Amino acid sequence: MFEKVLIANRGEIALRIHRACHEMGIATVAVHSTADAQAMHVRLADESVCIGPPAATESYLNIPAIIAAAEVTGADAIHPGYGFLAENARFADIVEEHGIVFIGPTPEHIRTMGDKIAAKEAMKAHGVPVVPGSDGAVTDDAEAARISAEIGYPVIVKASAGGGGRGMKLARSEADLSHALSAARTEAKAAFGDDAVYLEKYLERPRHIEVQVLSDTHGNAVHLFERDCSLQRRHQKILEEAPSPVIDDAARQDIGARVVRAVQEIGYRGAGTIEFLYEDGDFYFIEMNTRLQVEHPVTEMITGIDIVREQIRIAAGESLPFRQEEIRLRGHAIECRINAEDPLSFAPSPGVVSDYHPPGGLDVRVDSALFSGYRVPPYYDSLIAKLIVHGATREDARLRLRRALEEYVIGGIRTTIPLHQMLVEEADFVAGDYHIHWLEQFLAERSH
Ligand code: MV4
Repeated sequence: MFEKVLIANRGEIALRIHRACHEMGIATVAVHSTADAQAMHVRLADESVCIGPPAATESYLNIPAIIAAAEVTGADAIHPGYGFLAENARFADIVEEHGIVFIGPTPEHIRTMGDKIAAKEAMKAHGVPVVPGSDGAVTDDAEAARISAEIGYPVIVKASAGGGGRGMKLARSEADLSHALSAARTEAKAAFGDDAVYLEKYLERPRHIEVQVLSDTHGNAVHLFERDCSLQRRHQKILEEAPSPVIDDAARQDIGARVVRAVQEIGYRGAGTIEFLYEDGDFYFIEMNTRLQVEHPVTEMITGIDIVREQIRIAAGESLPFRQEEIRLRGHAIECRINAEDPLSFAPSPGVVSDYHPPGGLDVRVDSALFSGYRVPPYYDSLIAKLIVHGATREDARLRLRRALEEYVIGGIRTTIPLHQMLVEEADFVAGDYHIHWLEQFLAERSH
């Protein structure tokens, strides 16, 4: 096992990784920008290294500074967390070239899944259902029109180098198609330096459901059931839950088994998330994320499995300590993302946290790097805390969430807590009856 892990991240996820390391007897190295010198992730770590000025491009994305920090502190491995360098295949390559273990998948798998066309081809080839569309890139408008007529309008044009909603264009009919194609190509070229685009049938009101997997380097793979992440705004998830309120056990076992077989067959290593759109009883693969995800705690709460600990064990060459049959889905978990933002306009609200009182009690978890007197800097993602609750049933979890939100005090800045307090009382949320556009419709209705 590693003796020392460098955590190439900040905020709540840096603390989350530090906690897993310390429970395993592993020392930690924090890296930080000058803006984060007083941050909790720096205070808790065994050692820390300043890697640059506030701008992420010069600190948390500064590969030479991070490698130098690992070398001077003698770290055996680097955990990238999420965001920043987590899905940068070149970073994973460089880490390994320096004889340091990258706690994550191989650079090849990161690269394949970063290419959305290649990811879809790989999943389809191994028995995972995908959204009907062009098999591969579309280069010719006439061919695109032929494929679109076959799968039926509306269709969506997506950038192969995109993902997470960047570079998508909708075509409601053949009249929109050539414009959607050229706009998507131009945007993709400008944003990613790659104008490859592909076509998919556009699903009108799907849910976003994702399956968590863990795979070791000895051919063992398991799934940890699904998360429902449909409540989002502008491709930012706001609230996630596990299991999905609309998936029954037969569907869960079926999609889980397909996903496990696929990751085994492609030789995937580490933690991964297979994202699906789900509509009218069917799953359609869209993307695979090759990192730890923000919402991983809901899966931990329903399985009792420490996903970060397993990532570290896998990277150290150990075997998964459980088989699929030993993993039980217990109860229900819900996570609220608490952002330093206005709860209605979502305008950032950085500043000093004057009072801080997190909720507690049975089955309440808070993942946060906040403390009283902390100044939320304006330079980074606005996520400041995740409130996660567990209950025997979805309704028990919802009532516990309502109680925990009521206790939570974050003074001095605006946060999205009031938004979550509205959400937990909404009839559609209570019923579990929502889709990927539900939250934006809800917000639009409340703003006039
Ligand atoms: C889609 C879609 C409808 N049909 N693909 C947006 C993020 C990216 N991961 C994929 N996205 C979508 N792909 C087809 N064929 C609708 C979306 C989409 C979406 C997906 C998941 C969560 C939130 C979303 C919000 C808007 C659009």
